[in-house]
Amino acid sequence: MRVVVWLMSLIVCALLFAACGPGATLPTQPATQKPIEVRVTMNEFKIEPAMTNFKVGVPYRFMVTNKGTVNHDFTISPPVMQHGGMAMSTEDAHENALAVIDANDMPPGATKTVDLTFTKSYSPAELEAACHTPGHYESGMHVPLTVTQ
Ligand SMILES: [Cu+2]
Repeated sequence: MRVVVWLMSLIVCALLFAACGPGATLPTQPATQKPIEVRVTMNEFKIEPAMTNFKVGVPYRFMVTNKGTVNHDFTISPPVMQHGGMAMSTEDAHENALAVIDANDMPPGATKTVDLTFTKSYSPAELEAACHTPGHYESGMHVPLTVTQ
């Protein structure tokens, strides 16, 4: 009888080990996923992200450095709509943005971070990283971004 109990517990232990051992697949937990760092440099008048293709549901941390000589702002937003040649205002652009770092926070030499997880896909025509400080966008401070499933 004692041997049977011992054998039973041995089998239970073996099963538990199999379930929790290195071969077991653990559920993925996107909520606790470490964000992927994306470095972005800005100057007069360029914005250069280290990558421009992103995935839905993956957390990204944009580390934006102002390597220029004047303040810049950073947005991830739909492209500016032109109204008779007039670009969207800084305020409008920021209101429509998925992520914003204000120009006041980005003096020359500053590095600021902003976290963003895309919740849907975007074609390059639908999304861009840009600076909306007056005159900068028109001078070339925007770059198309792609987000896929
Ligand atoms: Cu700028």
